[in-house]
Amino acid sequence: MKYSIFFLFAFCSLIGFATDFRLSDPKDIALAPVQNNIRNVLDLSGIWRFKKDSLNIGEKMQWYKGLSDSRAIAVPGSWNAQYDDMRDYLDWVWYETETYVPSSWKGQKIFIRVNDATYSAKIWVNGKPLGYHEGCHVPFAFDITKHVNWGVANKLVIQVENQLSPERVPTGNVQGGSFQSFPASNYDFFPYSGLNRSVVLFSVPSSYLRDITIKPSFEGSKGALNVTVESVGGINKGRVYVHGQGKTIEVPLVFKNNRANVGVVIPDVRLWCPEDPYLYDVKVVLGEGNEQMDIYNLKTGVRTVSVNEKSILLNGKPIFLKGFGRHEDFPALGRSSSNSVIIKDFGLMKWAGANSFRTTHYPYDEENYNLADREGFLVIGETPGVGLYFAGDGDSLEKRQQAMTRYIEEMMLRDKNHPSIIMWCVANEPGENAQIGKMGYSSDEVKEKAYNQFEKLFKQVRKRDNTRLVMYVGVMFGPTDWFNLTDVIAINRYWGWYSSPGNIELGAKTISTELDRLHNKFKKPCMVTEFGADAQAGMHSVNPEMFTEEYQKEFIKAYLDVADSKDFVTGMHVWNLADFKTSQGLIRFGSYNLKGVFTRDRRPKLAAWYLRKRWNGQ
Ligand code: BDP
Repeated sequence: MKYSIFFLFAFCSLIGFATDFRLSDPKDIALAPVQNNIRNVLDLSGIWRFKKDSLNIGEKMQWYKGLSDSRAIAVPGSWNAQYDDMRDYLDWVWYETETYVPSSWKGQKIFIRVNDATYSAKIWVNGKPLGYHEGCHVPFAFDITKHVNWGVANKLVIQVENQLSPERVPTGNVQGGSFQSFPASNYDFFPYSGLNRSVVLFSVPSSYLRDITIKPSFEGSKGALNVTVESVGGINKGRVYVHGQGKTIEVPLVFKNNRANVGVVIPDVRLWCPEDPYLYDVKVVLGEGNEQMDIYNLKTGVRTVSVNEKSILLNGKPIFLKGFGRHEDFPALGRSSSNSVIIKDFGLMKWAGANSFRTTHYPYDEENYNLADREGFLVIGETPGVGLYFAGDGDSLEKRQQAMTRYIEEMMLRDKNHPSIIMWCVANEPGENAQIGKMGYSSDEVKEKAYNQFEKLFKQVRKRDNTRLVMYVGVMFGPTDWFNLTDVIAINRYWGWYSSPGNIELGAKTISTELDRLHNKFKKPCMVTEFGADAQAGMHSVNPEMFTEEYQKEFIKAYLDVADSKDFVTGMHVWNLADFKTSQGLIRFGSYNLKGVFTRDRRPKLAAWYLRKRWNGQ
């Protein structure tokens, strides 16, 4: 009897614990935190306390009550980049900080939003378990209202780990995977870990706007914004104001079950495009007259995206995407966000004459999209689905599929209102198997299963958004049936580098033949989403030789010439804007991928000067 009571107690406390920790609700990230007359934001960036927990004993030892023997760490920041003894460490760590919550926030709902914890995180506020999240490069948020202590400091503790696993996305530690690297990421960039982006507190009124979705369209000179608003709190009236070109259009909102939808017509619309990225100011108000409960402002552009057999069409006209794949990567920052680096990289892309980039291989810090809207960049928004494959035992496949489903939801909730995003990229170089070289040899059963799983992800994206194109990026030797699912045939190709190394001429011939074949088969516009060669800055040769700046330049030139000769090629993205850190491996000298046309510290190589000349038409 004595024992059964003990076990019952132990069981209940376990259950109690499990229910206390809940998974974050994606809807809580739908609107970026803002400071206005009603809403508040408190950015917690700064130096936090930090402690390694290699034995994962912290929770048992109640470290969530406060860390002893901690060291300092910058948030945002990647722990691997800040401490040399932590470079390859991917297991558990703890972060802690303290903050007052301003008394003027009393009566509002208060949330914590973590903009990226790579890979999984658990949060405690004032020693109380709050919740958890899995997945990197997307934010998550929790309502902390009932845990806040007023008039004193509040303790925030976050446990994070970034273990590499075939069950996760991106995948890692994959047996027989394509990459033989240390750490064993199944992708070609360093697994920078931790709170890579800011952590903020924000407040909203008790009845508030939870989500706003704006879908633009136009016919002739008449523009339209279809605005869907979701609210919390049962208020049934509101208003949308669209301001642009010196005029304000006002439309009432009527909520039914906390949801309202209106069409706003804009006569003489000024369309958004790279040459004139005109943005309208949208203000959504919950409540009427003096009873304005909540207000949210955002900027949007009116533009359409479609395709014909040969081109991507922006506002009905063919457009050519010139640009780059990039990484959030910089010395000492690792993967942590920095507005300075964002501004610098946008400047360099403009300098080189680019009009486009893909968020390789994960959703970027939100400021990238705000700036792209404003500067007129055409963006391909990509999920963290890199190193993805559909073979393997059911359990790990199911877990990867769940992770992808969640990523798509979170990415689209966060990024849906940016006019700069013209395409969603479901995955980069997915495979039937984990090993690229063996992809063409999958059994019919594996092929079919892979196709079906992948198709579900495409359907999910299209169901949420019928205003943008959907694609994935195909790998060399990879399956081509999947292009049936896409609007644009996008391929990464390195003929003349990984295959027929040293022979640019043969590489160019191969890509040329392949593009023709793909276009003939699918009758869709084609894009080379990655092509490039490693170049060690300062290494030269008279005749182009691999790893020299001359070879990189000639390689890029040859591919661009091929693209120019085909009217169905709708875009060319050079891999990569800048050199970046990756895991150690035989083909990664100094553990860098050197395919940047700029060095990691953003100095131009020969190829950057070449692109500037070519893309600016000089
Ligand atoms: C492509 C990958 C990219 C790599 C690149 C390379 O999409 O992440 O960095 O190859 O090998 O296959 O440089």
